[in-house]
Amino acid sequence: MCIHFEDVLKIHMELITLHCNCFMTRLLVIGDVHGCLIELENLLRKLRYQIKQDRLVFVGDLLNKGPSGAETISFVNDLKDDGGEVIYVRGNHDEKYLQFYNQFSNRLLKEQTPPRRLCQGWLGPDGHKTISKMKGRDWRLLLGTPLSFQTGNITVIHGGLSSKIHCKPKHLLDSKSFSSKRRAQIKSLMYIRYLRRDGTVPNHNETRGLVPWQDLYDGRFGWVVYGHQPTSHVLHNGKTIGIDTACCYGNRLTALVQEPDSQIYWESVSARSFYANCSPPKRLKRVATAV
Ligand SMILES: [Mn+2]
Repeated sequence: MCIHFEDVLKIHMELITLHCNCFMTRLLVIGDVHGCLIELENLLRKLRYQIKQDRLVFVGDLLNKGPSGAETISFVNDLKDDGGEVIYVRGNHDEKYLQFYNQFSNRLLKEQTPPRRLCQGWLGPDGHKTISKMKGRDWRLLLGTPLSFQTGNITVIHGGLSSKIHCKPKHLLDSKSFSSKRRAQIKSLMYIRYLRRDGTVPNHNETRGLVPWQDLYDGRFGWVVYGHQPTSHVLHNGKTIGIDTACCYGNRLTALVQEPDSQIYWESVSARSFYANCSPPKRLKRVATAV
């Protein structure tokens, strides 16, 4: 067999390109956007986001509360179409839209928007406006969202982890193969804020004796980056990093950045306005006054 010098050179160049691409990849994890598209664009500009080089991960909740939910989903779809590596982890508000979709998919696939009152009852004040702008590809993007994402020593989820979940995070995506009890436990990844002291997930109205899930997390999935808890600043306890800095409540939109050399830091931009259609959670008011 005869190997030409040009072939060897070509293979060599491809390997160098591959190595450079791996070497250059940054991980950018973005907190709850909630329809704050202008702030998302500002944040990506501030980070000098490179669509062909950076890996972009959203902690979920692209929709609801802010002014441009449908436009944000469309923007993320455009990034994917333009060759960006984008992972969109499902949040509880995304799940709410998916439950609506499951109920009304016949009408939605024909791009017929269900009545205003119905949309707003399920989805909140901006539900009808958002639904009327959503196209088939936007629903497909939502339908494909995983419940977790893991890379290296970082795991991204929307809500929290119960200490009763023992399988590896990549298996958490495969929720169809689990029993309904197990599936409910896995879906709780989108909703958890507090746990009972024994690590189990409390009932909806239960409040006594609960502890933040972060206090019980033992580090078994590496660093956990999450959203879902709007606070005035990044919450960081050595094993978990909360990056929902309440953009739709007029605070900031935050990204966690992991550089190719594994160095981690966060970057944020100010919200242009107070957007949310409801008053901020008590917790946010408390943290905001404490700072
Ligand atoms: Mn949220």
